[in-house]
Formats: sequence, C-alpha cells, structure tokens
Amino acid sequence: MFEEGQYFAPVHEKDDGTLSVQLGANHPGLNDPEYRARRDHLATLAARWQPGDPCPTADYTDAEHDVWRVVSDVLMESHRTYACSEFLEGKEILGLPTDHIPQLSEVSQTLAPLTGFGYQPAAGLVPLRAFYGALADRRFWSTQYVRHHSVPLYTPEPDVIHEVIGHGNTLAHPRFTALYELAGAAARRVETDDALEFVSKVFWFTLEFGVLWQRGDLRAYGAGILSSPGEIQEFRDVTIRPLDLVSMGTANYDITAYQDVLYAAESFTHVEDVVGHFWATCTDESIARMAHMAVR
Ligand code: NLE
Ligand code: FE2
Repeated sequence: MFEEGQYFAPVHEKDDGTLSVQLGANHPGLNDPEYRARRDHLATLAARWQPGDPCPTADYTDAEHDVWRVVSDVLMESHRTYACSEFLEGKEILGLPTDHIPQLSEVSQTLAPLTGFGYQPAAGLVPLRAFYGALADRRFWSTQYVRHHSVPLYTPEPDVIHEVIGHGNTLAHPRFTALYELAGAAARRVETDDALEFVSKVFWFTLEFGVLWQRGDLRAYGAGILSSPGEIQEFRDVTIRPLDLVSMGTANYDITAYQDVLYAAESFTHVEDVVGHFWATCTDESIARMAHMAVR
C-alpha cells in the first residue's frame, strides 16, 4: 500500500509529461541511475492508467525478477513457521510464482473469482480516504516497482513484493477480504480527519502488522511482517500487547523501522470480533469517545 502518512517518495511531473520519483536521502537506490529510471518509468505507466483498465504491464528486468526470487525463497520457509493458518490457506489458493514477478493484472485475474478483489496501480501518494475507500469496492491501490536489490530483507516503502506477497495472499482469503472491506466502509463512513486517522492506525496494527496466537505460537497475519524476510524473524521478540482498539488507534509508530510494539489477538476470530466489529460500526462520535479514553 502506498498512502498518506506512510513512507512514500514524492512524485513530480516533468516537462515531457513523464513522472520523476524523488527518493529520500537514505534510500538505497538514490545513487543508482538504473534504479531511478525504473522507478520513473513505472510511476509514469501507473499515472497513465484509467479506472476500469487492467493494470499496465511492467516489463520487469532480470535483476528485478532476481530480487523477487530471493525474497520468495526466504519467505517460503519463514511463512511456514511464522504465518497464521489463514494466510497459509490464502497462499495455497493463490499459488503465486516464486521464480518471476507476476503482473498485477494477472494476480487480479486470479483473485477475481476468489474474492472479487483486484489491484489498481498507484503512481505515487494515494490520499488516505481514497486508498481505504477503494477497499470497500474491493480495489487495492498498489505500487508496482521492486525494492532496491541491495536491501531485499526490509523496505519501509511498500513495493510490489509487499503488495503481492504480503497483501495478495490475504486478498485470496474471504475471511481477510471481509476485514479489508469493512475497513474501506469505515473510511467512507467517518467524516473527520481524526476519525479517519484512527481507522487507519487500527489498520496499521492489524492488517499491516497484526499478530495472533495460534496453537500456543505467536503468528503474523499483517502484510508488513509477512513481506519482510528481516522483520518476520524478529517480531516474536518485541513488546507484545493484547489487542486494544483505543491503544492501536491512538499510538504513534515509526514507519521506517521494525515495529517495537505489536498487538496480539487471541485468534483470527478475535480479530474479526473486535476489529471487524469496530470497522463495521464506528462513527465519528464513537471514535471521538474512544480517543478520549486514550492514556496520555
Ligand atoms: N517492511 C515491509 C517489507 O519490507 O516488505 C513493507 C512494509 C510496507 C508498509
Ligand atoms: Fe501495505
């Protein structure tokens, strides 16, 4: 995902109508002209996309496919140990390739009969309300570029590996997509920016970085953990708090590093009961009351 409030690289339109992506000072691809050209090219492709069109084909290079292969291989093993069973079921059903990056259009075609979800390409920042609102229509705004090959284990910036291996496997499972849709409906229902931010923080600590107990083990169900071969090895060692809407919805978190606090649900059903119910019913007023309860 690529949304306001998260790490993202600003995008500018050049005189010739193509886009230029401005990478941050610490970005590993900053001084790699080939990588910069790829980022600009893929952003330009996404900007030309029109609603209703399939996602544009990203002619990935061998080097980009290599990054996918390396990350897929490592995650194959890690998912067995650290992913919750619903994610593993989705992964089994979706059957992503491990030897090359699939096109967003192909993954969308596979998802359509399963859950009705599909990707739409993001050139740059998608405003919070648009990003989440689209989930209510089963549309998932997605980046298409690949993380820099020098740091395959972790990127603060969502990339196609995060969108497809992290989110895609969950978008194949109806219990997950019911949650995405409820988050989307909540984002459309609330009116104030404060309430929207609360909804998005709950999303961050659940569908992005959620963990839950399964047969005595702490397992990940959040896409941000499940797409990072580095963070997936470490999440069991950080501060684990019980699932708590007020605390999640008001917490401040660092988007550029491994999370140091995670919220654990007792089960997947517990996520549905607490987080699903919250998204299904929240209003500006109910969120304002909850925010007021936050310990300051
Ligand atoms: N840190 C994740 C990864 O390396 O795949 C991406 C998180 C995007 C919110
Ligand atoms: Fe994401």
